[in-house]
Amino acid sequence: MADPGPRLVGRRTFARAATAPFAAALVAPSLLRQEPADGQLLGVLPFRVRPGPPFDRKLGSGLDGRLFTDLSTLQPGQGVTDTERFFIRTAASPRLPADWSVSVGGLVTRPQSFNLRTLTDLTVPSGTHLIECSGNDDSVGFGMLSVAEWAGVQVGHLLDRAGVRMDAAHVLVTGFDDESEPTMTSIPGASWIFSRDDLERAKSFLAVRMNGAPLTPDHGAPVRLIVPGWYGCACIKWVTGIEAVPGDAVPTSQMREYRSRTHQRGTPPLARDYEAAVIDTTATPVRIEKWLRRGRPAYRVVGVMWGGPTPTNALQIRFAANGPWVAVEDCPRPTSTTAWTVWSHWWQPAEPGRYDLVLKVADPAIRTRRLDIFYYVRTVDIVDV
Ligand SMILES: Nc1nc2c(c(=O)[nH]1)N[C@H]1C(S)=C(S)[C@@H](COP(=O)(O)O)O[C@H]1N2
Ligand SMILES: [Mo]
Repeated sequence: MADPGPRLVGRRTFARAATAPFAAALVAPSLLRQEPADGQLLGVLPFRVRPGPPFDRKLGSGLDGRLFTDLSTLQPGQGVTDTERFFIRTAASPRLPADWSVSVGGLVTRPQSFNLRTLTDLTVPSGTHLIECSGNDDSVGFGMLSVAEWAGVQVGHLLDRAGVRMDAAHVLVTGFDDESEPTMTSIPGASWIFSRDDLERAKSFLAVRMNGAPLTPDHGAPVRLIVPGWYGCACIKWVTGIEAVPGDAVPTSQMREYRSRTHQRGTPPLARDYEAAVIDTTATPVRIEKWLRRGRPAYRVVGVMWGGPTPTNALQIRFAANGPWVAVEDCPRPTSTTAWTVWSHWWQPAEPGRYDLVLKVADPAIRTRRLDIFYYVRTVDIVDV
């Protein structure tokens, strides 16, 4: 693939957008909240990446089914992703059973099954939470990241009802496993072992509703786990069972598969040796807008910040390896970090050239493992200053 070179969004690139998503579509100026009165939006610059799969539509099916969310159209203040555009890491099996219940057992005094009726009766609004796949990366425009509004039942509540025993330090959550289905890209079956403390602290819940409607099959219907703040691999879909297990339980194959992507050190022998698979505070640009202001080109970087336990607005951006860090101009401090924050920054490059946009959090108390390794860097070619 030849380097397509820098270009503005025009008729040609617009037509290509269906197959080359990084030639991002033009954003209508009317959609932009902070449109400067003295400026005119000319278009959106593509990031410098190899063309990847198309966005916002479902590709493949079953365990190989995927959907990548187009982040380049995010607007300031935008809270959630429409369900049809919410990324899909593994699509539903056509063989999900019609009659569903979630068993709660293991080290409990009153093992029992919760049918959907009971789960629905116990359901309460559970907040706005994002999911990010730990394997999210720039080959899919970081499009394995979406936010929804959820409703469900606290896992702790179900464990209490089943009378979880004092010696059950850990909890195994298991999802539907369709072993009959061949797959090229996934290990079938998904389950994860959490410490009870972690599950409680994260206020994890079994979701039955998403964006005001019942879960869709591809997002885990009829019931899935959401562990706020953790990577998606822990958010088991099509949950069939919750089991209280002893502290010497061995890790599941899913935990082992996602070991390095959840920042584990080495190969922990027991589930309890795994570090919480949490997302650190991080950020990435989602588009570069080119404007005409006072007769000159001007650029605006729009991006998204998410992850971490501590709300912050100490985001800084750098455009060259030896350049200065500058505070991101418009970075609202979120009230909670379970969803995302859209930020923006006006940028006047001094000369044409290739720029690597790097972000950091100017607060040593905030852990940023992926920002530290330049995981979310995006590159853009500027021809016009
Ligand atoms: N049963 C089951 N649950 C699963 C998976 C799976 O393959 N099977 N994939 C996990 C992964 S890796 C991610 S990133 C999230 C994605 O959730 P989504 O497809 O609703 O976006 O689901 C998780 N839950
Ligand atoms: Mo994932």
